[in-house]
Amino acid sequence: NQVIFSGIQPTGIPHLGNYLGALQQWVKLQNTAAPSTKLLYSIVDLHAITLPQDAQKLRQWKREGLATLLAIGLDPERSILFHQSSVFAHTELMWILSCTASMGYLSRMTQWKSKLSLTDDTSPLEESAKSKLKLGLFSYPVLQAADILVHRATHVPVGEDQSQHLEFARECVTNFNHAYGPHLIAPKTIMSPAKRVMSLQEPHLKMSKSHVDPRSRILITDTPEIIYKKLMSALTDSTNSISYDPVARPGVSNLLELLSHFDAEGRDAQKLAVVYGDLGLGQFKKVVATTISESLAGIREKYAQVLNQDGGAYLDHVEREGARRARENANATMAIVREAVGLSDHS
Ligand code: AQP
Repeated sequence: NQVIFSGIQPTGIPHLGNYLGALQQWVKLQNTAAPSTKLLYSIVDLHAITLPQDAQKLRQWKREGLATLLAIGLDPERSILFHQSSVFAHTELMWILSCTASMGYLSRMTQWKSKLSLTDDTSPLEESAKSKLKLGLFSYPVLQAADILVHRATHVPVGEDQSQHLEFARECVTNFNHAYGPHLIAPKTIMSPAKRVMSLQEPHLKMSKSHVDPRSRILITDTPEIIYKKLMSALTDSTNSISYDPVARPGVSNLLELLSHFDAEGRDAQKLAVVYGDLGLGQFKKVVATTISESLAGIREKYAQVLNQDGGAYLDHVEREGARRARENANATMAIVREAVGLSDHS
């Protein structure tokens, strides 16, 4: 039977990159999966603390994160929605995997290297830069592997930035199974059609929650006015017409890509460039703003409704039930793992 697992960090309301690159796919999978397919979607709070977080803010973001999952159309009866830290097995398996995972492989991870500002494997590590970085940031792909493997996931829907981490998770399976027998399952990656949504302000960078400029991203709960403002200030170029050329015109091409993901007729960016070719940039941005606002209207309304439903009691219930079901699922794997490794069973 198939098991689908994916996660999102509670580091702010999801943006269009998270939505198109991952969340929308989660809903599609939920709505099309066979009844026997198990679906688990996690708010990965333990990943969020690899960078400093304010406890109060983190609690708020976790709550809002859960509300956004419900707002986009995930059904908590069908999909198991849970906070990562409420299932201890994730961290227990992480430790066990750490004991067979390769430091060399981890140090080649692009995200880690970008934190070290390394350009290639042979650059000497700057001791002062290295000492400021935290162990959790270095080893978080092991936790990510544990998230997936503890639920025996067969498929993991993610954006392109996560493909290297998925490859590492498969490597963890090979290492573990080599040492202890064929107990863990290697997961397949499901890449969304919107592999990499780019920043509105710096279209050579991916849209991200942590970028200092909030105008660089559209949040899925943004009002039409805010969406309009962000799009009008999106960086384009000085050619006042529309064409699709990601290399020469990354800003306009990103807007065309965005539009295509929301296009009711399913037209791709190149086709839309022909349709809107004669519009000026301002007019075109208005079209994009209106299309995105209308597409997100339902999410925005459901989000506001769910967040305060029954004075918060509904979210409490979803949290509790999700944690219970996720724990049960993870504990079944841990019983096998503990037995294989020779550890005590405490489930
Ligand atoms: N720009 C993007 N395009 C396509 N997919 C994206 N994802 C993130 N950004 C884009 C996908 O969203 C899922 C959840 O991501 P995450 O919250 O776990 O962390 P992230 O990838 O680090 O997202 P951000 O927004 O870039 O956060 P910060 O700025 O905090 O690092 C993943 O499946 C990811 O692929």
